[in-house]
Amino acid sequence: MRTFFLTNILVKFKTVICSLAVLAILALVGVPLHPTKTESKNLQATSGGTGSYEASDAAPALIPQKPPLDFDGDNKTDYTVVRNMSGTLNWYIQRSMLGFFAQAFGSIGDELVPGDYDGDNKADIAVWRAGTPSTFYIFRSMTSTLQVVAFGSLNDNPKITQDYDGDGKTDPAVTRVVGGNIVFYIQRSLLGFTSVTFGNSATDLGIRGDFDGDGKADVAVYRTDTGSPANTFFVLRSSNGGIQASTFGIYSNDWIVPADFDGDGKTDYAVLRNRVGGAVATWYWLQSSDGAFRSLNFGTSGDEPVPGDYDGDGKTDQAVWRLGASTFFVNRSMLGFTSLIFGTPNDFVPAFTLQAR
Ligand SMILES: [Ca+2]
Ligand SMILES: [Ca+2]
Ligand SMILES: [Ca+2]
Ligand SMILES: [Ca+2]
Repeated sequence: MRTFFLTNILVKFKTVICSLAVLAILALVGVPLHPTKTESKNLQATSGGTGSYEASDAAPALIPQKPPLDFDGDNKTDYTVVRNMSGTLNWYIQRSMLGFFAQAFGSIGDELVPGDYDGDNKADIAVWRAGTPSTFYIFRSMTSTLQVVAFGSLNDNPKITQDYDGDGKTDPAVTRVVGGNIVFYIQRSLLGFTSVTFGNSATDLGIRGDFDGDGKADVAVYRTDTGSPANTFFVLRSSNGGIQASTFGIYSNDWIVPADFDGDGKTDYAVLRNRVGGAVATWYWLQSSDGAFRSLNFGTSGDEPVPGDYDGDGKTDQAVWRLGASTFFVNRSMLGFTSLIFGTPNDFVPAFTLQAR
């Protein structure tokens, strides 16, 4: 049994509450609007209480998450950098099975949001362009055609775009600050539009992952060092609507890098500590399979975390991108250490920019 503290948590979620702005955007792109069903549920834990979480509370692992940035569909993360050339973004991908690939796609200022939007098991190159409305531009790998999805507004954040309904297709999603809260707006490929209010916009960051391992991404946030409780992961489990939380990491010195390091299909709480001082970068994670605390020195100060499943064994590998050397260093869980010089120092690296920070 793992124990976690639920001190002063104020989290609530609402489903199917469309803001006027989102309704307008959905109407614009012809997405059918749902009836004005409104369901609201408060999930406020007893202040100062201590809760317990049994592993058996969660549904058994069903469908493992796909590894990020797998453009050739062999279930291995591919090395990917994106270069600004006169305002145009050029994607350079060293694919694990099919070799090198280059594609011009997007403009400087776009957010990089690759994912498997068409469900062919290969990641699609994609960007999100802030505007009124904002727009996802997706280069569908199955047909090599452009898909345009107007979704979100100017100041939204699309980094939590992932597969929320578990059909194997990435769902366009954004977080938005609304009245001091964070609201997740999600255009699910199978189940349609939903919105979920979860987290405090002053202190929390939306994060990616499937923490209960049901094959559906969970709405989740990391509460930073000025929040209460500080330095805490909060997850709204898609499997049963319950909340799980764990105080883990030191935000002032950490990158927030949740991923499935033990390969049980559930995202593990994880951070990389190398932002302030010291030469060594240390990964810390809490294994979802047995609750064990793990740590590993890998990388140096200043390296950017680029975790992924580079050897395709189902376990996320610790990996860093070293800017000056333009080199990926990877601690592969099955095949051991490897490195690849790839890119130039000013490139963007999607495996890094997809992280909350
Ligand atoms: Ca691959
Ligand atoms: Ca989906
Ligand atoms: Ca889930
Ligand atoms: Ca795990």
